[in-house]
Amino acid sequence: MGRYLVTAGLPYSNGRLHVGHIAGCYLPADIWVRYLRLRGEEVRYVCGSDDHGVAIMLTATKEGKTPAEVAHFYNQQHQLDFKGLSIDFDVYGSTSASKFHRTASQHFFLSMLEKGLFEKRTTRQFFDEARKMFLPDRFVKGDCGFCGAVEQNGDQCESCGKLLDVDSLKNVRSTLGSEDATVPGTAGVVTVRETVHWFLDLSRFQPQVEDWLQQAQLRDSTRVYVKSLVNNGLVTRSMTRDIEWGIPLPIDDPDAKGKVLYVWFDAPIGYISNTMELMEREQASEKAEGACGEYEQWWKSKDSKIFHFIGEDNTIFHCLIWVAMLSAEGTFSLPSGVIVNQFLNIQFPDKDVEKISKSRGSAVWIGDYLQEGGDPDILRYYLTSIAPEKARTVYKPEDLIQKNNADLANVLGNFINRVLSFNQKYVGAIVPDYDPKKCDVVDHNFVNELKRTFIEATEALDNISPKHALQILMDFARSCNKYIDDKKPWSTRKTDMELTKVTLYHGIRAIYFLTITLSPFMPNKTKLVAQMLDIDLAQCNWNSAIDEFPVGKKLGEPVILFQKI
Ligand code: B3M
Ligand code: ZN
Repeated sequence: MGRYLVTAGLPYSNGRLHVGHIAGCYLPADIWVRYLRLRGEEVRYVCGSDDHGVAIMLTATKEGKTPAEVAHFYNQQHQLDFKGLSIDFDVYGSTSASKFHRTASQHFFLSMLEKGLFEKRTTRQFFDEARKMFLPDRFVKGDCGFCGAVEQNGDQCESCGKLLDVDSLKNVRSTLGSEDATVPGTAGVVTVRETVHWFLDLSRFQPQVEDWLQQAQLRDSTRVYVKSLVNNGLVTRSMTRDIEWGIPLPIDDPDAKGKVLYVWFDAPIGYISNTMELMEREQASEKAEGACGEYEQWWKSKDSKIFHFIGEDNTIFHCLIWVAMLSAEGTFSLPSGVIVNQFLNIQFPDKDVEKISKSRGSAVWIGDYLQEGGDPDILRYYLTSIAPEKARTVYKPEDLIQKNNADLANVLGNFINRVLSFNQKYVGAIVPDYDPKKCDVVDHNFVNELKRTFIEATEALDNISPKHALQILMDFARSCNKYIDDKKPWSTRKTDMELTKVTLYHGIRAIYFLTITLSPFMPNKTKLVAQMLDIDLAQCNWNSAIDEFPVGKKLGEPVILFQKI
């Protein structure tokens, strides 16, 4: 038995969740966690909100709230969304409200400081005179000093590709707007001021990152991408920021006044502090018996594997900076794998494919989906079937309906319902006691296909491709319908009830198989099927999916599983 700590990227508590977030990491990680648990592994699924950073501060200013209030609001909102989709974390923490997070983050900073890994440097940065704050690159716009392209973002020119900085960006203005300028007459005015920051030279960790890249479980595209970054050489990055909202620098230095840790420095440490919170809770509850107890056993032990599930835009932070940070601190394990999904785009009827965007309103929000009575398992099914595992894919609202009707209602639901109702009607509420000598080649082939499906689906999940595993299982569900069509129980029952029982038995065995293997994907619908089979899914394990189903066993009442939309 192995021990797995699985995390999903900590969402910024600064806005609602949409289908792209769910497909990006929370759902695939949830499916994988459920699979590992079925295999009997010891697993913890850790998440929580990422509360720091400039963006949340700006939202708070705009809404007349404190950043902590905004963070708390969305933290709660997100938890409701996750719950509504049966994404079940063992802990959902918060980087601003946690009682462990500040100390843990400051510990990392101090540990690097003591090792002499930081370089204190004076830099020049854009300063918003109206708000009296330094501006991160993405909040300034201006003209490229190299090629003259106008309206470029503060970090890079989209036209010539050159990196931009305080010297090369011209005619600079703040994109924050000026409606809440605190100093009259300064709206939009951006100047350049000097400020001191603590820089971490990531290139010192090049060997560790390269080593890690060799061993870590990564998708091919991730490995190629990260390798190319490493080959280009790692850069020096400032790990501190000039804002008030965040983790204060734990040092007695006049230059550290008013500065906090860079949000991407403290955010991944949230995985650790949330684990600490979980362990404390488990120790306090009865679960402590048999539980692992200390967070060290998850983060510092050789027999624990850590897997981070993230969206593509977080790759650098997890595969380079986080690995470098962990190497610098030195006492925590490096992740065994980082599982990256690409972006999910969206396409509304008669519109072009577009990026999911809050500002353009092109999104399907989880809160809306659930409020309108959307079924969690249907969305889980659809999002897994189009999962952007290798490349970006497109969410289409009418495609969800089509897949529900074609795959779930017509294939899966139809198979389960036709077999169980037929059995109920002609055999009764029990698994038919059939005569194995009556099995023909079609029955044997069917059982073989079930076993082959099991091996292939297991392999796909071990490779962390829920999408591929689901395809394999649904292909088998299609074969199940074909099996029933070939065996024609509705006609054999008139001539040979013993033959009919063979067919129904194998049908029910396949339903049992699908119930267990599909349960990570559709935990609610499979629970319903388990009731129809009168089994307790919590008592089942992955390998038992290929077991024979006991003849003579009592069955429950068949109910319709999927309605067409
Ligand atoms: N909050 C970024 C995001 O939501 C970020 C992830 C943190 S993971 C440690 O895209
Ligand atoms: Zn340019």
